[in-house]
Amino acid sequence: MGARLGQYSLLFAALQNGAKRVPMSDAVLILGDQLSLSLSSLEAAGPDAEIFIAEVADEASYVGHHKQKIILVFSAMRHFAEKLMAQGRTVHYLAYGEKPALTGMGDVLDHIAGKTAPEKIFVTAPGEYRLDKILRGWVAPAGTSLVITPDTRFIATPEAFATWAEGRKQLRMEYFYRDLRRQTDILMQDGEPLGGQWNYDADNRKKLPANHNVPKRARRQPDSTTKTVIELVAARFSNHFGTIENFAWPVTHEEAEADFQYFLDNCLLHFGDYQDAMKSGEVFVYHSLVGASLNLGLLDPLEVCRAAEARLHTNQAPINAVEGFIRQILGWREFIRGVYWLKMPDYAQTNYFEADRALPDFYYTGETQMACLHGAIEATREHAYAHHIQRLMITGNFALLAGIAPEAVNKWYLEVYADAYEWVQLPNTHGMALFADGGVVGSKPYAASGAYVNRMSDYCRSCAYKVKEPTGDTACPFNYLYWDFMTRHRDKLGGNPRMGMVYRTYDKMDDDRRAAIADSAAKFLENL
Ligand code: FAD
Ligand code: DLZ
Repeated sequence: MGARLGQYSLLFAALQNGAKRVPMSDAVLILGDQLSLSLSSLEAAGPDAEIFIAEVADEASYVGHHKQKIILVFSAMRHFAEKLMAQGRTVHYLAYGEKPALTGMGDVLDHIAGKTAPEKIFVTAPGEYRLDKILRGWVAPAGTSLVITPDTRFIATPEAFATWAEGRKQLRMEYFYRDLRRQTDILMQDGEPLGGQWNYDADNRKKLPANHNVPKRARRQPDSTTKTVIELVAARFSNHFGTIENFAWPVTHEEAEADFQYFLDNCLLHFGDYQDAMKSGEVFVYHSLVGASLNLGLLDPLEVCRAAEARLHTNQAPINAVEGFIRQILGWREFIRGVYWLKMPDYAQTNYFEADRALPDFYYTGETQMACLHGAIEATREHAYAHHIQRLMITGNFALLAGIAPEAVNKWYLEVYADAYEWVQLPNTHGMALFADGGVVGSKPYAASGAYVNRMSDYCRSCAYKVKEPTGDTACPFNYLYWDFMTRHRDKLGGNPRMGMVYRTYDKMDDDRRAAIADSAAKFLENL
């Protein structure tokens, strides 16, 4: 594979180095997370258009992506190029590090236009505002135009979301989700939600029983293409976060499909029950791991939802599991993307709590005495993965309570997960975890004390801190940070009806308890 791609790169290089200019029909630029045969740019350009795929320095390092994420994206891009070539398409694949070095997508467009002179270059709209700005700001030479086609790999369009959002005081995922259920007829019967309820979340909060065995995930051996990319990443991105050894992400549609079938056969059954559960040493629990494949375009979200729905109809999974899983994709994933495109670019600049603390080093080293944080960060380092509750209620909760600057937290989340792209990462981090948007994504902050972590995991048993102690040097920091956060931001949260109970509890505390909370929090944060 490497050699074949090399040949294609050389062909491209030859054209760039002043070889005779061959007038070309249209061209298509495919970005690294657009690895779908159904891509709108491919359809719009037609079967004769030449295809360009480029590994570029800017995309590989605009943040310090986890090594496994770069391996995943590059390897998946190379496999996708091979698939297109096998279908008879002409693909110009520019591999990272080969000459000529193209730094960014603007350079790639310059090269396509300058050396092969297509009338039109088609590209499907990028997932991130940053890249959208670069593409729209590109000045095409005379005779060439850039045609940006909509990304049709989602269930709702940004325009449909904007129409839905118009005039609403609050944007709530649940109502958008219900509309999409009606639109797609997923989990519906005669216009009503199947089973009589829209949402079975109340059933989905179980802790994993002590001796419960979670299904093992298959360990896929990297093929020669992935091995080549692993060597490249080890050599060129050695300073990036994360380990390489556990790389097992699917890099083709077929592999992603096989992993998803494994999930359907072995994990969906309990996805709902243990969706929020955490356990030391269990990285994946019953989660699907489909996020990375969906976001690259290796899997289609609607097909994934329909395949899960089929398991309900054949009695292979209960409704709380199937509805819970479908809600994540049909509901949360679509809602989050809608918020991103509706609110960007101002969204990223908001900072509701004016949080400004630096990100502690342990987010990168994992060196903390708090067992839950250590567990979530180690999983992240070793697998470029942590599941939703670890992201939200462990690393996210800590950043919220400690008042870490949103910009630093957003950067970390964009760097460390194999499925991270700004369109999905930002509203989740900035909005859901940090409430830095002041309530666009959620109606109240997802803040929690150690009691929550203890209820949903076994971390507290092996922790250096004591979850039952409210304050003091040995107390779980989440306990006093929680109350300290609530006091610091009473002006902003006190009037929120969903926070009434929290402040009533605080008001019942005596002065000594309140002083101890403030002291413990100040001491801890000073040493952070
Ligand atoms: P499962 O738990 O099996 O869920 C199935 C699928 O539902 C996911 O693959 C995903 O496509 C979708 N989904 C679930 N929750 C969400 C959500 N809140 N928003 C959007 N889609 C959702 N997801 C990303 O894809 N990329 C990110 O960069 C990302 N960053 C996050 C940062 C924070 C702070 C938080 C709280 C959540 C983030 N999420 C992100 C959402 C969610 O945590 C991941 O989608 C999920 O953990 C991926 O693992 P999985 O594929 O096993 O998902
Ligand atoms: C994430 C990523 C990486 C690591 N590298 C590339 C690349 O070299 N070439 C490319 O076309 N795309 C890459 N990507 C994906 C882009 O960053 C992605 O298309 C944008 O962030 C928009 O979602």
